[in-house]
Amino acid sequence: MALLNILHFPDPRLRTVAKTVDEFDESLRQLVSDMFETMYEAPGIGLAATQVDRHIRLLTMDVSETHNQPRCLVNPEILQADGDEEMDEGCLSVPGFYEKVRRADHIRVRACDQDGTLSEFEAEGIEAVCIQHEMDHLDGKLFVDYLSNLKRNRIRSKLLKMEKQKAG
Ligand code: K1U
Ligand code: ZN
Repeated sequence: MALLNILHFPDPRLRTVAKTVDEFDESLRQLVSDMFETMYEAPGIGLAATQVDRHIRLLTMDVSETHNQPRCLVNPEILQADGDEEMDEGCLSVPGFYEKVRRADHIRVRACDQDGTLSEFEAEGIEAVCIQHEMDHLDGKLFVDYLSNLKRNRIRSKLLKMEKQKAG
């Protein structure tokens, strides 16, 4: 098990479009295990492989209050999306900032698990929002892209300043 480094906005690597997973092998299972460890430690309710600089279509999540409902989605697809709701979103790649984003509140998803077993399921509320947020990461998109240019540029400047201060 290992904690992985999480990339921060505006790192250009966060803009990479992830590739389909075609091998369900031990290295994938190791990455899934490391991503869960990194997500729980952060703490976060989701993590996309893109955020840890691995550009494959894989995400981990656990939206339960008890942190005991881990879910891993490989090659996820949204088959249907209905309704919409506005929810405050955060992002481990945009630390310290929470903003309202409007997304579908009910989705039907098809995805494989880490062993390659394909299934379909429905999600709503925070689970649906989290899946859409993480799938955006796999397409190189961040929640700040839904904000005005002014807000996004303010966040970019503040994060760059913080990174500079950290570097000494
Ligand atoms: O993608 C990420 O960076 C993870 C992100 C997921 C997310 C949060 C909110 C709405 C949509 C997607 C986070 O987990 S940010 C941290 C967070 O929301 C949280 C952390 C601890 C407890 C509860 C929530
Ligand atoms: Zn995020």
